[in-house]
Amino acid sequence: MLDPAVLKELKRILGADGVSTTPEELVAYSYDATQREALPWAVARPQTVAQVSQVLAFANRERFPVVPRGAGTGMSGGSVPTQGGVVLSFERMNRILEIDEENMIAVAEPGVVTGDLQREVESRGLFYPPDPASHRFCTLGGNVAECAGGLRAVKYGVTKDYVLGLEVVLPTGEIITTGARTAKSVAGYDLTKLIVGSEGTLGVVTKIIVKLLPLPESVLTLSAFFRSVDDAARAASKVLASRIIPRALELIDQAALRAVENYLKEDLSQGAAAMLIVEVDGPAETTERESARVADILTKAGATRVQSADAGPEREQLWKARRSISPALYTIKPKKINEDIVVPRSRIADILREINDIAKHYDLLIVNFGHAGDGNIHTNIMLDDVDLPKAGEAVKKIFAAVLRLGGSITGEHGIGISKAPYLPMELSPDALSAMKRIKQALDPNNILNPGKIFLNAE
Ligand code: 2HG
Ligand code: ZN
Repeated sequence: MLDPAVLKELKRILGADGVSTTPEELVAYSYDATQREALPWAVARPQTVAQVSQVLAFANRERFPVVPRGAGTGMSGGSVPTQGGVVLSFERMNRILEIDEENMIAVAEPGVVTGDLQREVESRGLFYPPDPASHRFCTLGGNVAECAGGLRAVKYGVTKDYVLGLEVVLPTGEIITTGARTAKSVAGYDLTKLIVGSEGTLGVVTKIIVKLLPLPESVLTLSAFFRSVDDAARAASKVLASRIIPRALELIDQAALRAVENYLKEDLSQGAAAMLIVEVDGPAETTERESARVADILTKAGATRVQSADAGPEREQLWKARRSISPALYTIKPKKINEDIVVPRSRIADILREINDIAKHYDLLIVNFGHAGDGNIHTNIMLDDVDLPKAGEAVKKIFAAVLRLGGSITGEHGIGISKAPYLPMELSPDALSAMKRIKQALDPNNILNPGKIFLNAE
Protein backbone atom coordinates (compact mmCIF):
# COMPACT_ATOMS: atom_id res chain seq x y z
CA MET A 1 0.00 0.00 0.00
CA LEU A 2 1.08 3.56 -0.59
CA ASP A 3 2.39 5.29 2.46
CA PRO A 4 1.15 8.96 2.57
CA ALA A 5 4.75 10.09 3.07
CA VAL A 6 5.78 8.25 -0.11
CA LEU A 7 2.94 9.87 -2.05
CA LYS A 8 3.97 13.28 -0.75
CA GLU A 9 7.56 12.76 -1.88
CA LEU A 10 6.44 11.50 -5.32
CA LYS A 11 4.33 14.66 -5.71
CA ARG A 12 7.29 16.78 -4.67
CA ILE A 13 9.45 15.13 -7.35
CA LEU A 14 6.87 15.02 -10.16
CA GLY A 15 4.44 17.82 -9.32
CA ALA A 16 0.87 17.11 -8.23
CA ASP A 17 -0.25 16.52 -11.84
CA GLY A 18 2.52 13.97 -12.36
CA VAL A 19 1.08 11.44 -9.91
CA SER A 20 -2.31 9.70 -9.95
CA THR A 21 -3.94 7.49 -7.39
CA THR A 22 -7.61 7.52 -8.41
CA PRO A 23 -9.11 4.02 -8.69
CA GLU A 24 -9.98 4.60 -12.37
CA GLU A 25 -6.43 5.49 -13.27
CA LEU A 26 -4.95 2.66 -11.27
CA VAL A 27 -7.15 0.23 -13.20
CA ALA A 28 -6.08 1.77 -16.51
CA TYR A 29 -2.44 1.00 -15.71
CA SER A 30 -3.01 -2.45 -14.24
CA TYR A 31 -2.86 -4.62 -17.36
CA ASP A 32 -1.19 -5.14 -20.70
CA ALA A 33 -2.18 -7.13 -23.80
CA THR A 34 -1.86 -10.44 -21.93
CA GLN A 35 -4.96 -9.32 -19.96
CA ARG A 36 -3.23 -10.19 -16.71
CA GLU A 37 -3.84 -7.52 -14.13
CA ALA A 38 -2.57 -6.19 -10.82
CA LEU A 39 -3.22 -2.74 -9.41
CA PRO A 40 -0.32 -0.35 -8.86
CA TRP A 41 -0.33 1.89 -5.77
CA ALA A 42 0.24 4.98 -7.87
CA VAL A 43 1.01 6.07 -11.42
CA ALA A 44 3.92 8.47 -11.94
CA ARG A 45 4.34 10.41 -15.16
CA PRO A 46 7.83 11.89 -15.36
CA GLN A 47 8.77 14.63 -17.81
CA THR A 48 12.52 14.62 -17.33
CA VAL A 49 15.33 12.17 -16.76
CA ALA A 50 16.10 13.96 -13.48
CA GLN A 51 12.62 13.08 -12.22
CA VAL A 52 13.06 9.44 -13.24
CA SER A 53 16.37 9.36 -11.41
CA GLN A 54 14.88 10.86 -8.26
CA VAL A 55 11.93 8.43 -8.29
CA LEU A 56 14.27 5.43 -8.62
CA ALA A 57 16.71 6.65 -5.97
CA PHE A 58 13.74 7.20 -3.65
CA ALA A 59 12.22 3.77 -4.43
CA ASN A 60 15.57 2.15 -3.84
CA ARG A 61 15.84 3.87 -0.46
CA GLU A 62 12.28 3.06 0.57
CA ARG A 63 12.25 -0.37 -1.17
CA PHE A 64 9.08 -0.08 -3.20
CA PRO A 65 8.61 -1.57 -6.69
CA VAL A 66 8.80 0.61 -9.80
CA VAL A 67 7.35 -0.74 -13.04
CA PRO A 68 8.17 1.13 -16.27
CA ARG A 69 5.40 1.25 -18.86
CA GLY A 70 4.98 2.41 -22.45
CA ALA A 71 1.57 1.87 -24.06
CA GLY A 72 0.78 -1.44 -22.37
CA THR A 73 0.69 -3.40 -25.63
CA GLY A 74 3.21 -5.96 -24.35
CA MET A 75 2.34 -9.63 -24.61
CA SER A 76 4.08 -11.26 -21.66
CA GLY A 77 2.96 -9.12 -18.74
CA GLY A 78 6.17 -7.06 -18.64
CA SER A 79 4.44 -3.85 -17.56
CA VAL A 80 1.92 -5.41 -15.17
CA PRO A 81 2.69 -4.27 -11.59
CA THR A 82 2.36 -7.74 -10.08
CA GLN A 83 3.85 -6.63 -6.78
CA GLY A 84 2.12 -3.25 -6.67
CA GLY A 85 4.33 -0.19 -6.34
CA VAL A 86 4.58 2.72 -8.73
CA VAL A 87 4.00 2.49 -12.45
CA LEU A 88 6.35 4.85 -14.29
CA SER A 89 4.47 5.82 -17.40
CA PHE A 90 6.21 7.64 -20.26
CA GLU A 91 3.31 9.39 -21.91
CA ARG A 92 4.77 12.81 -21.06
CA MET A 93 8.21 11.93 -22.44
CA ASN A 94 7.07 11.48 -26.02
CA ARG A 95 9.14 13.82 -28.16
CA ILE A 96 11.22 13.01 -31.20
CA LEU A 97 14.25 15.03 -30.16
CA GLU A 98 16.25 14.95 -33.35
CA ILE A 99 16.40 13.50 -36.82
CA ASP A 100 19.96 13.81 -38.08
CA GLU A 101 19.53 13.23 -41.81
CA GLU A 102 23.23 13.49 -42.59
CA ASN A 103 24.23 10.76 -40.15
CA MET A 104 20.95 8.89 -40.56
CA ILE A 105 20.03 8.63 -36.89
CA ALA A 106 17.06 9.65 -34.78
CA VAL A 107 16.98 10.48 -31.10
CA ALA A 108 13.71 10.04 -29.25
CA GLU A 109 12.15 9.86 -25.84
CA PRO A 110 10.72 6.49 -24.79
CA GLY A 111 7.06 7.53 -25.01
CA VAL A 112 7.20 8.20 -28.78
CA VAL A 113 4.74 5.98 -30.62
CA THR A 114 6.72 3.76 -33.01
CA GLY A 115 4.42 4.49 -35.96
CA ASP A 116 4.88 8.24 -35.44
CA LEU A 117 8.66 7.89 -35.69
CA GLN A 118 8.29 5.70 -38.78
CA ARG A 119 6.06 8.27 -40.47
CA GLU A 120 8.24 11.20 -39.52
CA VAL A 121 11.46 9.67 -40.87
CA GLU A 122 9.70 8.37 -43.98
CA SER A 123 8.58 11.90 -44.82
CA ARG A 124 12.31 12.66 -45.13
CA GLY A 125 13.14 9.65 -47.31
CA LEU A 126 14.48 7.66 -44.35
CA PHE A 127 13.37 4.36 -42.85
CA TYR A 128 13.07 2.92 -39.34
CA PRO A 129 12.50 -0.77 -40.10
CA PRO A 130 11.36 -2.38 -36.79
CA ASP A 131 7.64 -2.76 -37.24
CA PRO A 132 5.69 -4.44 -34.43
CA ALA A 133 2.11 -5.31 -35.41
CA SER A 134 0.95 -2.73 -32.84
CA HIS A 135 3.05 0.11 -34.34
CA ARG A 136 0.13 2.53 -34.23
CA PHE A 137 0.01 2.32 -30.42
CA CYS A 138 3.20 0.83 -29.01
CA THR A 139 6.07 3.04 -27.90
CA LEU A 140 9.78 2.99 -28.61
CA GLY A 141 10.55 2.58 -24.92
CA GLY A 142 8.44 -0.57 -24.77
CA ASN A 143 10.01 -1.81 -28.01
CA VAL A 144 13.47 -1.33 -26.52
CA ALA A 145 12.51 -3.02 -23.25
CA GLU A 146 11.17 -6.10 -25.03
CA CYS A 147 13.42 -5.97 -28.12
CA ALA A 148 10.28 -5.93 -30.23
CA GLY A 149 10.38 -7.62 -33.62
CA GLY A 150 7.53 -7.30 -36.05
CA LEU A 151 6.62 -7.73 -39.66
CA ARG A 152 9.85 -6.62 -41.33
CA ALA A 153 12.30 -8.51 -39.15
CA VAL A 154 12.92 -11.18 -41.77
CA LYS A 155 14.98 -8.77 -43.86
CA TYR A 156 15.79 -5.94 -41.48
CA GLY A 157 16.15 -7.50 -38.04
CA VAL A 158 14.65 -6.41 -34.73
CA THR A 159 14.86 -3.45 -32.37
CA LYS A 160 18.32 -4.34 -31.04
CA ASP A 161 19.73 -4.11 -34.56
CA TYR A 162 18.82 -0.40 -34.71
CA VAL A 163 19.57 0.93 -31.23
CA LEU A 164 22.96 2.65 -31.26
CA GLY A 165 22.81 4.10 -27.78
CA LEU A 166 20.63 4.86 -24.80
CA GLU A 167 20.25 7.10 -21.82
CA VAL A 168 19.35 4.86 -18.92
CA VAL A 169 18.51 5.43 -15.27
CA LEU A 170 19.82 2.58 -13.15
CA PRO A 171 17.62 1.13 -10.40
CA THR A 172 19.79 2.92 -7.86
CA GLY A 173 19.15 6.27 -9.54
CA GLU A 174 22.38 6.93 -11.50
CA ILE A 175 21.94 8.29 -15.02
CA ILE A 176 24.22 6.67 -17.60
CA THR A 177 24.57 6.78 -21.36
CA THR A 178 25.42 3.67 -23.35
CA GLY A 179 26.72 3.24 -26.90
CA ALA A 180 27.35 6.21 -29.17
CA ARG A 181 25.87 8.19 -32.03
CA THR A 182 28.34 6.63 -34.41
CA ALA A 183 28.07 3.64 -36.72
CA LYS A 184 30.72 1.88 -34.64
CA SER A 185 31.80 1.92 -31.02
CA VAL A 186 33.43 -0.77 -28.92
CA ALA A 187 34.19 1.30 -25.85
CA GLY A 188 33.68 -1.10 -22.95
CA TYR A 189 30.95 -3.66 -22.45
CA ASP A 190 27.96 -3.36 -24.75
CA LEU A 191 25.47 -2.12 -22.18
CA THR A 192 23.11 -1.04 -24.96
CA LYS A 193 22.56 -4.65 -26.00
CA LEU A 194 22.24 -5.67 -22.34
CA ILE A 195 19.47 -3.15 -21.72
CA VAL A 196 17.60 -3.81 -24.98
CA GLY A 197 15.34 -6.78 -24.28
CA SER A 198 15.93 -6.71 -20.51
CA GLU A 199 12.19 -6.19 -20.04
CA GLY A 200 12.51 -3.12 -17.83
CA THR A 201 14.37 -5.04 -15.14
CA LEU A 202 17.88 -3.56 -15.37
CA GLY A 203 17.31 0.12 -16.03
CA VAL A 204 14.75 2.66 -17.16
CA VAL A 205 15.37 3.99 -20.67
CA THR A 206 14.91 7.74 -20.98
CA LYS A 207 16.45 8.46 -24.39
CA ILE A 208 16.97 6.28 -27.45
CA ILE A 209 19.36 6.78 -30.37
CA VAL A 210 18.42 4.66 -33.39
CA LYS A 211 20.02 4.24 -36.76
CA LEU A 212 17.97 4.80 -39.88
CA LEU A 213 18.22 3.45 -43.41
CA PRO A 214 17.34 5.02 -46.75
CA LEU A 215 13.66 4.45 -47.52
CA PRO A 216 13.42 1.61 -50.07
CA GLU A 217 12.52 2.87 -53.50
CA SER A 218 9.73 0.42 -54.19
CA VAL A 219 7.66 -2.23 -52.45
CA LEU A 220 5.65 -5.08 -53.96
CA THR A 221 3.22 -7.25 -52.04
CA LEU A 222 1.83 -10.68 -52.88
CA SER A 223 -0.80 -12.79 -51.21
CA ALA A 224 -0.99 -16.51 -51.80
CA PHE A 225 -3.66 -19.00 -50.78
CA PHE A 226 -3.24 -22.68 -49.95
CA ARG A 227 -5.25 -25.86 -49.41
CA SER A 228 -3.52 -26.53 -46.09
CA VAL A 229 -1.33 -24.79 -43.57
CA ASP A 230 1.26 -27.47 -44.23
CA ASP A 231 1.44 -26.43 -47.92
CA ALA A 232 1.75 -22.78 -46.88
CA ALA A 233 4.50 -23.50 -44.36
CA ARG A 234 6.50 -25.52 -46.87
CA ALA A 235 6.04 -22.80 -49.48
CA ALA A 236 7.36 -20.22 -47.00
CA SER A 237 10.51 -22.28 -46.41
CA LYS A 238 10.97 -22.62 -50.19
CA VAL A 239 10.84 -18.84 -50.65
CA LEU A 240 13.46 -18.40 -47.94
CA ALA A 241 15.68 -21.09 -49.41
CA SER A 242 15.58 -19.35 -52.81
CA ARG A 243 18.09 -16.71 -51.62
CA ILE A 244 15.52 -13.96 -51.93
CA ILE A 245 15.02 -12.17 -48.65
CA PRO A 246 11.54 -10.65 -48.63
CA ARG A 247 10.96 -7.75 -46.25
CA ALA A 248 7.97 -9.62 -44.87
CA LEU A 249 6.79 -13.21 -45.06
CA GLU A 250 3.69 -13.83 -42.97
CA LEU A 251 1.62 -16.97 -42.56
CA ILE A 252 -2.02 -17.06 -41.49
CA ASP A 253 -3.84 -20.31 -40.79
CA GLN A 254 -7.50 -21.01 -41.42
CA ALA A 255 -8.82 -20.20 -37.94
CA ALA A 256 -6.91 -16.91 -37.88
CA LEU A 257 -8.22 -16.07 -41.34
CA ARG A 258 -11.82 -16.73 -40.33
CA ALA A 259 -11.39 -14.73 -37.12
CA VAL A 260 -10.01 -11.66 -38.85
CA GLU A 261 -12.52 -11.91 -41.70
CA ASN A 262 -15.36 -11.85 -39.17
CA TYR A 263 -13.73 -9.04 -37.23
CA LEU A 264 -13.25 -6.81 -40.29
CA LYS A 265 -16.39 -8.07 -42.07
CA GLU A 266 -14.33 -8.71 -45.14
CA ASP A 267 -13.63 -11.76 -47.29
CA LEU A 268 -9.86 -11.90 -47.63
CA SER A 269 -9.31 -15.47 -48.66
CA GLN A 270 -12.48 -16.88 -50.20
CA GLY A 271 -12.44 -19.85 -47.90
CA ALA A 272 -8.73 -20.73 -48.23
CA ALA A 273 -7.16 -22.94 -45.57
CA ALA A 274 -4.05 -20.80 -45.24
CA MET A 275 -2.50 -17.65 -46.61
CA LEU A 276 0.96 -16.20 -47.04
CA ILE A 277 1.70 -12.52 -47.45
CA VAL A 278 5.06 -11.83 -49.04
CA GLU A 279 6.53 -8.40 -49.57
CA VAL A 280 9.75 -7.46 -51.32
CA ASP A 281 11.41 -4.06 -51.43
CA GLY A 282 14.33 -2.34 -53.11
CA PRO A 283 14.99 -0.69 -56.48
CA ALA A 284 12.02 -1.08 -58.83
CA GLU A 285 13.75 -3.46 -61.24
CA THR A 286 14.77 -5.74 -58.34
CA THR A 287 11.35 -5.86 -56.69
CA GLU A 288 9.70 -6.71 -60.00
CA ARG A 289 12.13 -9.50 -60.70
CA GLU A 290 11.97 -10.85 -57.14
CA SER A 291 8.20 -10.74 -56.85
CA ALA A 292 7.83 -12.61 -60.15
CA ARG A 293 10.20 -15.28 -58.85
CA VAL A 294 8.40 -15.49 -55.51
CA ALA A 295 5.06 -15.86 -57.32
CA ASP A 296 6.53 -18.68 -59.36
CA ILE A 297 7.93 -20.46 -56.27
CA LEU A 298 4.58 -20.13 -54.46
CA THR A 299 2.64 -21.51 -57.41
CA LYS A 300 5.02 -24.45 -57.80
CA ALA A 301 4.74 -25.06 -54.05
CA GLY A 302 0.99 -25.55 -54.37
CA ALA A 303 -0.60 -22.11 -54.01
CA THR A 304 -4.12 -22.23 -55.43
CA ARG A 305 -4.00 -18.51 -56.15
CA VAL A 306 -1.29 -15.84 -56.02
CA GLN A 307 -2.25 -12.23 -56.38
CA SER A 308 -0.40 -8.97 -56.10
CA ALA A 309 -1.75 -6.16 -53.99
CA ASP A 310 -2.11 -2.79 -55.56
CA ALA A 311 0.41 -0.35 -54.01
CA GLY A 312 -2.25 1.89 -52.47
CA PRO A 313 -5.35 1.02 -50.46
CA GLU A 314 -5.32 -2.68 -51.36
CA ARG A 315 -1.90 -3.19 -49.83
CA GLU A 316 -2.84 -1.14 -46.77
CA GLN A 317 -5.99 -3.21 -46.32
CA LEU A 318 -4.00 -6.42 -46.48
CA TRP A 319 -1.62 -5.29 -43.76
CA LYS A 320 -4.46 -3.89 -41.71
CA ALA A 321 -6.01 -7.36 -41.80
CA ARG A 322 -2.74 -8.98 -40.76
CA ARG A 323 -2.25 -6.51 -37.90
CA SER A 324 -5.84 -7.08 -36.78
CA ILE A 325 -5.47 -10.82 -36.18
CA SER A 326 -4.37 -10.40 -32.60
CA PRO A 327 -7.26 -8.07 -31.63
CA ALA A 328 -9.66 -10.27 -33.62
CA LEU A 329 -8.66 -13.35 -31.63
CA TYR A 330 -9.08 -11.46 -28.36
CA THR A 331 -12.67 -10.66 -29.24
CA ILE A 332 -13.34 -14.41 -29.50
CA LYS A 333 -11.43 -15.52 -26.40
CA PRO A 334 -10.23 -12.66 -24.21
CA LYS A 335 -8.40 -15.18 -22.03
CA LYS A 336 -6.47 -16.88 -24.81
CA ILE A 337 -2.83 -17.79 -24.23
CA ASN A 338 -0.57 -16.45 -26.92
CA GLU A 339 2.92 -17.70 -27.51
CA ASP A 340 5.59 -16.51 -29.90
CA ILE A 341 7.74 -19.54 -30.44
CA VAL A 342 10.54 -19.42 -32.96
CA VAL A 343 12.16 -22.30 -34.84
CA PRO A 344 14.79 -22.46 -37.60
CA ARG A 345 13.12 -21.25 -40.77
CA SER A 346 13.32 -24.65 -42.40
CA ARG A 347 11.32 -26.27 -39.54
CA ILE A 348 8.09 -24.24 -39.72
CA ALA A 349 6.04 -27.07 -41.22
CA ASP A 350 7.46 -29.50 -38.63
CA ILE A 351 6.52 -27.36 -35.64
CA LEU A 352 3.05 -26.66 -37.02
CA ARG A 353 2.47 -30.39 -37.41
CA GLU A 354 3.60 -31.01 -33.84
CA ILE A 355 1.35 -28.22 -32.55
CA ASN A 356 -1.55 -29.70 -34.44
CA ASP A 357 -0.92 -33.10 -32.81
CA ILE A 358 -0.74 -31.47 -29.37
CA ALA A 359 -4.00 -29.59 -30.03
CA LYS A 360 -5.70 -32.84 -30.97
CA HIS A 361 -4.29 -34.69 -27.99
CA TYR A 362 -5.62 -32.11 -25.51
CA ASP A 363 -8.73 -31.29 -27.51
CA LEU A 364 -7.80 -27.61 -27.71
CA LEU A 365 -8.33 -25.05 -30.45
CA ILE A 366 -4.88 -23.69 -31.30
CA VAL A 367 -4.59 -20.90 -33.88
CA ASN A 368 -1.29 -20.19 -35.64
CA PHE A 369 -0.15 -17.15 -37.56
CA GLY A 370 2.81 -14.85 -37.75
CA HIS A 371 6.26 -14.22 -38.98
CA ALA A 372 7.01 -17.37 -40.97
CA GLY A 373 9.98 -15.57 -42.48
CA ASP A 374 11.64 -15.60 -39.06
CA GLY A 375 10.31 -19.03 -38.09
CA ASN A 376 8.40 -17.03 -35.45
CA ILE A 377 4.86 -18.32 -35.08
CA HIS A 378 2.16 -16.86 -32.86
CA THR A 379 0.58 -19.94 -31.38
CA ASN A 380 -2.66 -18.96 -29.70
CA ILE A 381 -4.44 -21.41 -27.43
CA MET A 382 -8.05 -20.32 -27.50
CA LEU A 383 -9.45 -20.72 -23.99
CA ASP A 384 -12.06 -19.38 -21.63
CA ASP A 385 -9.83 -19.98 -18.65
CA VAL A 386 -6.04 -19.59 -18.79
CA ASP A 387 -5.68 -21.65 -15.65
CA LEU A 388 -7.02 -24.76 -17.30
CA PRO A 389 -4.43 -27.44 -16.37
CA LYS A 390 -4.39 -29.02 -19.82
CA ALA A 391 -3.48 -25.64 -21.35
CA GLY A 392 -0.35 -25.48 -19.19
CA GLU A 393 0.55 -29.02 -20.21
CA ALA A 394 0.02 -28.21 -23.87
CA VAL A 395 2.26 -25.13 -23.61
CA LYS A 396 4.99 -27.23 -22.02
CA LYS A 397 4.75 -29.82 -24.79
CA ILE A 398 4.86 -27.11 -27.47
CA PHE A 399 7.96 -25.53 -25.89
CA ALA A 400 9.64 -28.94 -25.63
CA ALA A 401 9.01 -29.52 -29.34
CA VAL A 402 10.31 -26.05 -30.21
CA LEU A 403 13.51 -26.62 -28.26
CA ARG A 404 13.96 -30.07 -29.78
CA LEU A 405 13.82 -28.45 -33.23
CA GLY A 406 16.53 -25.97 -32.23
CA GLY A 407 14.22 -23.02 -31.50
CA SER A 408 13.48 -20.63 -28.66
CA ILE A 409 10.36 -20.17 -26.53
CA THR A 410 10.02 -16.48 -27.33
CA GLY A 411 10.97 -14.64 -30.49
CA GLU A 412 9.73 -11.15 -29.71
CA HIS A 413 7.26 -10.90 -26.82
CA GLY A 414 9.66 -11.61 -23.96
CA ILE A 415 9.45 -13.78 -20.87
CA GLY A 416 7.67 -11.33 -18.53
CA ILE A 417 5.40 -13.21 -16.17
CA SER A 418 3.66 -15.50 -18.63
CA LYS A 419 6.76 -17.47 -19.67
CA ALA A 420 8.77 -17.21 -16.45
CA PRO A 421 7.82 -20.76 -15.36
CA TYR A 422 9.19 -22.14 -18.63
CA LEU A 423 12.47 -20.23 -18.92
CA PRO A 424 14.46 -23.04 -17.23
CA MET A 425 13.39 -25.30 -20.10
CA GLU A 426 15.55 -23.20 -22.42
CA LEU A 427 18.37 -21.87 -20.24
CA SER A 428 20.81 -23.90 -18.19
CA PRO A 429 20.97 -23.30 -14.41
CA ASP A 430 24.37 -21.64 -14.93
CA ALA A 431 23.02 -19.30 -17.62
CA LEU A 432 20.06 -18.40 -15.40
CA SER A 433 22.35 -17.80 -12.48
CA ALA A 434 24.61 -15.51 -14.57
CA MET A 435 21.54 -13.47 -15.54
CA LYS A 436 20.36 -13.23 -11.94
CA ARG A 437 23.80 -12.04 -10.85
CA ILE A 438 23.63 -9.22 -13.40
CA LYS A 439 20.20 -8.29 -12.06
CA GLN A 440 21.47 -8.33 -8.46
CA ALA A 441 24.52 -6.22 -9.35
CA LEU A 442 22.41 -3.49 -10.95
CA ASP A 443 19.34 -3.73 -8.75
CA PRO A 444 20.54 -4.93 -5.33
CA ASN A 445 17.17 -4.29 -3.67
CA ASN A 446 15.12 -5.79 -6.52
CA ILE A 447 12.91 -2.73 -6.87
CA LEU A 448 12.83 -2.44 -10.66
CA ASN A 449 10.08 -4.49 -12.28
CA PRO A 450 10.40 -7.30 -9.72
CA GLY A 451 8.94 -10.72 -10.45
CA LYS A 452 9.61 -10.54 -14.20
CA ILE A 453 11.67 -13.01 -16.25
CA PHE A 454 12.71 -15.14 -13.24
CA LEU A 455 10.22 -16.94 -11.02
CA ASN A 456 12.45 -15.99 -8.11
CA ALA A 457 15.30 -13.52 -8.17
CA GLU A 458 17.73 -15.57 -6.00
C1 2HG B 1 1.59 -9.89 -34.08
O1 2HG B 1 2.55 -10.22 -34.78
C2 2HG B 1 1.81 -9.65 -32.63
O2 2HG B 1 0.45 -9.70 -34.55
C3 2HG B 1 0.74 -10.30 -31.75
O3 2HG B 1 3.11 -10.01 -32.24
C4 2HG B 1 0.72 -11.77 -31.77
O4 2HG B 1 -1.38 -11.91 -30.60
C5 2HG B 1 -0.36 -12.49 -30.97
O5 2HG B 1 -0.19 -13.70 -30.71
ZN1 ZN C 1 4.34 -10.69 -33.90
